[in-house]
Amino acid sequence: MAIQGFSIIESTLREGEQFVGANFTTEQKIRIAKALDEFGVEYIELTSPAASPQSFEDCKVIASLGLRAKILTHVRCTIEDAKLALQTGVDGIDVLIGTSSVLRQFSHGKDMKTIIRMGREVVSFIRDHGKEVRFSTEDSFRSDLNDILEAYAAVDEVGVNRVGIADTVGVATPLQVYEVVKKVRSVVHCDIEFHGHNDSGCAIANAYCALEAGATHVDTSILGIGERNGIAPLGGLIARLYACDRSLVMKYKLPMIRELDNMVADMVGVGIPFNNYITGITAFTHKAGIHAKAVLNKPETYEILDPHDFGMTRYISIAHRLTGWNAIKARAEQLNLHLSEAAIKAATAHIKRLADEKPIGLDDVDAVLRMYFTDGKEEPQNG
Ligand code: HCA
Ligand code: CU
Repeated sequence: MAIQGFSIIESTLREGEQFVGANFTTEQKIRIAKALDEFGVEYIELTSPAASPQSFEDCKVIASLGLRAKILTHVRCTIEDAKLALQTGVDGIDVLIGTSSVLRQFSHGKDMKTIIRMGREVVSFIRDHGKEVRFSTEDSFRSDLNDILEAYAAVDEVGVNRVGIADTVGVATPLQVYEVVKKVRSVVHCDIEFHGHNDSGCAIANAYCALEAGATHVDTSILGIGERNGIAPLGGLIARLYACDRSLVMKYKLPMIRELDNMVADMVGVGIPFNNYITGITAFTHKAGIHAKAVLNKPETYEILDPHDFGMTRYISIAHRLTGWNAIKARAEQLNLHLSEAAIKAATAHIKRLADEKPIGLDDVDAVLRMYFTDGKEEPQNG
């Protein structure tokens, strides 16, 4: 299914603050919010003002920055929390209540009837104060589907702007997400948001499937930081959408992903994983001779993401036994060493033998090439 327009609800400053290494200062939050705004996300979600006095102040500060992105905060489904959120000047309020039987039994102890009554009250209260409001059921995928559909329909009736489906524990599969979003689509008129955790590696695929099924909003965080191993990473979701249709993400300032990833990695004290989407050190590195040859001729052969669109550069690794003569030839040309095809092939064979003996580097490759560079002189016979 073709994905229509959608909005990103960027939750580095809410879900991301639940990452074990995150203790953002107000200044850091402002930096993150401004950078996300410049990148172009439609919404920025902030930690509940009920969490701590500083959290309350930070909501006020960020809401008053005059950013283009809408500022949201995230609260429990109570009138007290909603009142507090209204005092902060945010544009919208995301309300959340647990609906799975484990959460109902071991967390808040309320039955579905009570949950629905509270949901309608809190949503109506926020609507009456002229703010955008979203109602979400925590742990949606371990909740009874009929229960959550009933709750969504009930808040839709009182004018909620958006209902949220949350895979709180990262248990859902893409097909399940697709089906649940479709079902929800058939019972509400309002927008639909998806929030998915990554415990079993499906966060990006699930967010993508939610959009395919008609969700209008998806939650992300920079590098995916959040509770446990987090949620769908902003960069990864962008990569997924770009690979499907790059026009979906051209509204964002893509070269900023690197800056966002670096900034947050730094602030929370982690490195960027080597295999990270877009910004991982190996994301645009090609190695095997067959790959290198094709990529040198036409990058699309082995690249679905054009590194230049993200301000990144491609790297062809040549100092190893899998190298091929096309890549070695490209290196010789870079060094301005004009070698015959026979010499390039001999040099490549030499490099492969060398790499079988010991790990080699680019310096070794260059030394071999220089050795074979005749410059009108005799070519060396063998390595
Ligand atoms: C949590 C809450 C939440 C909320 C998601 C949402 C989740 O358990 O910390 O508001 O849609 O994963 O359920 O992050
Ligand atoms: Cu979450």
